[in-house]
Amino acid sequence: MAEGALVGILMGSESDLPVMSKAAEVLRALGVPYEMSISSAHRLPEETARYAQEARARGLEVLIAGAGMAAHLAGVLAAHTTLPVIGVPLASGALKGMDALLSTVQMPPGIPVATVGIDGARNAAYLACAILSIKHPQYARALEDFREKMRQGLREAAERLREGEV
Ligand code: RP5
Repeated sequence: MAEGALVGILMGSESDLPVMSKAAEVLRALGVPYEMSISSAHRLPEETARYAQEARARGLEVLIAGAGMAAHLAGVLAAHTTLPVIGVPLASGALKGMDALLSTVQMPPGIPVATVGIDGARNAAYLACAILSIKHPQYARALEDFREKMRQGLREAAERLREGEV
């Protein structure tokens, strides 16, 4: 694993990488150490269970799981760990992510998955950082800095619009 990783990003297939790499980009920008891998709840069930079972002992504090179609990756991880699991339903197949959204968000009571929107990999990373900030104050500062930059960017965009530059 990446040395000192606090967040584990898992996805069901290599085809999920273009979306899930956005979670990695956000974590890098916030200075959060992470690791990224591929595992599938249905194609690699034993490896997936083992990843979740060993995650806490390996030092991971939050898991992010992205999967498409009848997506059960996040739920299976949550079944095998008491770490917080954030699910990212991915748009793919005939139902374009609605199937993944409902499979991920509608967990039966007792085994929750914190679900972000379809293809919401960036928000999954921000939420992971917020969870980490409870124990690690530097990540609260990183989130505050990011939000200030976002606010500033919006003010500048509004200014350009007022000045007739766009
Ligand atoms: C899911 O099925 C994966 O998460 C992916 O989103 C979807 C399609 O997988 P591939 O057929 O592209 O490998 O398990």
